[in-house]
Amino acid sequence: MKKRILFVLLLLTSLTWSCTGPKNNLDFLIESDWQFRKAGDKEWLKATVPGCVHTDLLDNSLIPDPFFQKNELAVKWIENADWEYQTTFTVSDEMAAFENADLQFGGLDTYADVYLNDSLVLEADNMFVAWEVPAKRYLKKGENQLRIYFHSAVNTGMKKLKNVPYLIMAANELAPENERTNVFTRKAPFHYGWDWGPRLVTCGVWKPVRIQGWNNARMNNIYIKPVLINKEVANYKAIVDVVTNSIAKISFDVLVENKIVVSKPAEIFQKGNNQIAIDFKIENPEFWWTNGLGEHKLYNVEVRMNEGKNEIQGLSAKIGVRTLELVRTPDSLGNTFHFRLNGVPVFMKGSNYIPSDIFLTRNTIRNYKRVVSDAVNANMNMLRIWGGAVYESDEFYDLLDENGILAWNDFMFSCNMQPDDSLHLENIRKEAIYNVKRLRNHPSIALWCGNNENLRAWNDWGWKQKVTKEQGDVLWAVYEKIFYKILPDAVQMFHPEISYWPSSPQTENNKGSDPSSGDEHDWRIWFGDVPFSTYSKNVCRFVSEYGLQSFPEMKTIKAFAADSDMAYRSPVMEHRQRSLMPWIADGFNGNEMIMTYIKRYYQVPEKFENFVYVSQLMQAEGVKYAIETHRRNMPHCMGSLYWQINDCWPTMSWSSVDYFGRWKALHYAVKKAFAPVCPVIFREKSNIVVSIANDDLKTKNASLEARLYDFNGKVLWEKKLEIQLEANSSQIYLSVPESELSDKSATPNTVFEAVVKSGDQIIGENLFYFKDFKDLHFDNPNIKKIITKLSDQEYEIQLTAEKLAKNIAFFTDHTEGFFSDNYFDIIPGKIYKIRFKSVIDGFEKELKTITLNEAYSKD
Ligand code: BMA
Repeated sequence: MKKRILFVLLLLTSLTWSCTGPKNNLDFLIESDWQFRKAGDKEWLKATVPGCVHTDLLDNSLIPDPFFQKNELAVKWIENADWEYQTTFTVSDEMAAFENADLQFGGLDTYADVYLNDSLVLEADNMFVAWEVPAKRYLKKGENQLRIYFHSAVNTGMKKLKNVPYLIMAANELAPENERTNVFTRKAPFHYGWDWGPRLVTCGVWKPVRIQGWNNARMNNIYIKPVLINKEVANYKAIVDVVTNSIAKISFDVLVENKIVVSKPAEIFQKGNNQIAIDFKIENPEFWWTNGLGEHKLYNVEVRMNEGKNEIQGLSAKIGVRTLELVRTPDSLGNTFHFRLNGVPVFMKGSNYIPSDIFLTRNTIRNYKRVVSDAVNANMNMLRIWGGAVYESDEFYDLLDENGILAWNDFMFSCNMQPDDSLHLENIRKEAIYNVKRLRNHPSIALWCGNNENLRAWNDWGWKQKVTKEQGDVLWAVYEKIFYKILPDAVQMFHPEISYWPSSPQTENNKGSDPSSGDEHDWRIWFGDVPFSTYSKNVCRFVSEYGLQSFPEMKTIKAFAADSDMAYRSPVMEHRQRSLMPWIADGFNGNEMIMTYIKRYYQVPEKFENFVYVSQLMQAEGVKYAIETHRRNMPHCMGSLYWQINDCWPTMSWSSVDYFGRWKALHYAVKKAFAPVCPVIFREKSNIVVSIANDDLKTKNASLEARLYDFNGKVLWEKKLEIQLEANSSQIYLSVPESELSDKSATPNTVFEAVVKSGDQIIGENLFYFKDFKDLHFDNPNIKKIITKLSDQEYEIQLTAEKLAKNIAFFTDHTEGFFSDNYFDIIPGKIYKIRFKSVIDGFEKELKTITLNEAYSKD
C-alpha cells in the first residue's frame, strides 16, 4: 500500500465547466451503491452519498429521531465509533483514455482515509476543503472499489487534547470543560453542541464525489478581479490558473453575456502550474445593488481555453459590477464603521445565519431559498455567515448574489482558542485560501471576518486566569498568527478588494468593542438581564449581534415534544434549552430568562400555549426596539444584524424563523422595522418623538400624520405635517411634549400612531404605547372576520374590532404559509386586510386566532 501526497482541490464548484470542442474532459459522479457500517461490524448497510452517518442510521431505522424529546442523548455513542463507507463504480473506455483522471471529493467530514482499489490514496483532515487525488494510476477499466474509513473526530481530538498540558478554551461545546475537542479538528464547531443546537458529532461524505478525466491542460480557477469601476466602464482582469501535463500552446477568449470581448493570442505554457491575466471591460455597466436599492444585475463572464482551433474548456462566473468598501474614517469619537456600496453609505439591515439543519446534507437548496427569501421579504440587505458552522456552498452565495443580500463572512472560528501546532496552522492556511478563492467572484461577499467572539472571550470571559502566564502567551501568539497573519494574508493575496476584520466584535486589533469604533455584540439585554431600553444607551457603530429567545409556535413544539412535555420547565424543555446563565442563579437557563423578560413587560399567561405566544411577542418587541434604536441612530450606527434568522433543529432559541420555516412574531416585526421607510416613535425626556428612517437614495415629498387614540378608537389628538423625507437618512420630524398628549386622555389606555404617506399611499407606519403591556387594560375586542377566497389559492381576511385588539395572531393546523401581516394591533374603526395563500380547501375552518386581550383573560 503506497501513500500519496495529496493536495487541496482548487477547482471552483461555482464555476461552470463547459466545452464545445472535441471532448477534452469528462466527469461523472460516484453517487450510487454506497454502503456503510460501524467499523468492526460485518454487515454493510445501504448509505446515501452525499450524506452523513446519522442520516444513514436514521434511514435504516437503526436510531430514533435525534430531534425528538431527549433522543439526542440516545445517539451520542455514534460520535465515539469509527465508520466505513464503500462503493464500486465503473471506469469506461472513454474515461480510461484520458491522460488524467482525478478523484475529487467536494467535502469529507472529517478524518477520512480513502482507499481506491485497496491503495490508501488520501488521508483527509479538514471538512472545510475539497480534496483531489490524481488517480489515473490507481484506476482500472471496468469495476473499481472506493472505501473510506472515518475516524471518530471526538476520539482523534481527545488524543490531541491529551498531548497538550494546558486547557485550550472552547465555550459552547457541550462537554466538560477539559474534554472539549472541537478546537483540535477543522470541522463544524456547532456539531459539538451550541447554545441553540444539539450535540450530534457526525461524519461522512458530505459533498459529491466525482472522477474527472482531462487531457493536456486544465483551468483550475478564474478570478474576475475588478480594477476600476465607474459609471462609464468597469475594467476587470480575468486571472486564470492553468495546469498542464506538458508544454502547451494555448489561446483564450473572454466572453461577457455570451459575446467575445477579448481574444488572447496563443502562447506557450510550460508543464505545471501557470497563471495568466486577461484585461477586459464592460462599458456602461449596470450596477449591482442590494435588496431595496435597485437591481442585482449579474453578468455572466466566461473564459474559454483553446488549443489550436479547438475549445478545450470554458469556465464561467456570474459577477456583479459594484464597488464596496468598509469605511473606517476617523471622526470625533473614533472610527466610522460602514459599508459604502457604489459610493453610497448603506445601513446594513439583517441577521446572523447558521445552517438550517445540523445534518448539513439536509440543508438543501430549498432551505437556502427559504432563508434568502425570508431575508428579502423582511427587507434585509445583509446576512452574517457566522463562524461556528461551515463556509456555505456556492449555491447559497448564488442566491445571495441574485437577491442583493450582502454576506458578512466569518472564517470558521467561534468562541475558542486554537492549539499551537504547526500542522494545524498549515491546515488553516490551506482552508482559508481554498475558501477565499472559491467564493471571491460573488458580488455578495462584503467582508471577511477572522472569528466570532474569540477576542471577546479571551479578554472578558476569565480565560486568561485558566492558564499560566506562559501558556497564555502561547495561546495569544497562536491567535495573532491566525487572525493577524494567516487569514489576512489569504484575503490580501486572493481577494484584496474586500476588507478583512479580525474579530467580531472588536474596536481595533487586541481591543474589545466600544461605542466609538468597530462592531459590537450587544448582549447586555438577555445575558445581562437588563431592560430593552438599554439598547439605546451607548449605541455602537455596527451591531452585529443582539437578540432575545422565544419558543417556536405550538405546531413546531409538537414535532419535538409529547403532550406531557408542555411546560416551560418540563424535563424536555429544560433539556433543549442550552443558553445557561449560572451567573444569574444556579441552574438559571434561557427558559427562565424568557419568563423573566415576559414578567418585565407582560402579564404571565398560565396556559402553556399562551405563554409560548407571549414569549414570541416579548422577543419581537425587544428586537423591534433594538432595530428602531439602531436605525434612528444612523449615521453613527450603520448596521443592525440580530441573532439569528434560522434554527438547525426545532427548539426554543433566538431565531426569527423556526426550523420548519415558520415565521415567529419576530420575523413579522423585523419586516416592519427594516421597512424602507420606518417611522420610529420614542420617548425622549418628556417628549414623544417621531424620527423616520428612509433608505431611498432620493429625497421626496411626503406627509406625516400623527394621532393619539383611546382603546375605543376615538381620536384624542392629531397632527398632520408636510415633510421632505431626506434621502438615505434617519431624522426627527416631530416632537410633541407628552403633557400635550396626556391631557387628552383620562386612562393609560392610549396608543400613539405615526403614518407616513406619499400622496395617498401609506409608505410607513408604527404604533407606540405609553405603558408596559402588562399595565394596559384590554377589553374583549369583539373582532369581526370576513374571509374571502380571492382565487384558487389565495384568501383575504378582513378584520375590524370594537375595542383595541393587541397582537392578533393567526395560526393554521395544516396549511403552511405566510400571512401578509401577523401579530399586529387592530385599532377600532380601521379595516385591516390580510392576504394568505392556502392550497387546502376549507382554510376558513382551520384558521385560529389569538390576541393578547384573550391570552390575559383566558387564563
Ligand atoms: C453569539 C454567537 C453565538 C451564540 C449567540 C447566542 O455570541 O456568536 O456564539 O450562539 O451569541 O449566545
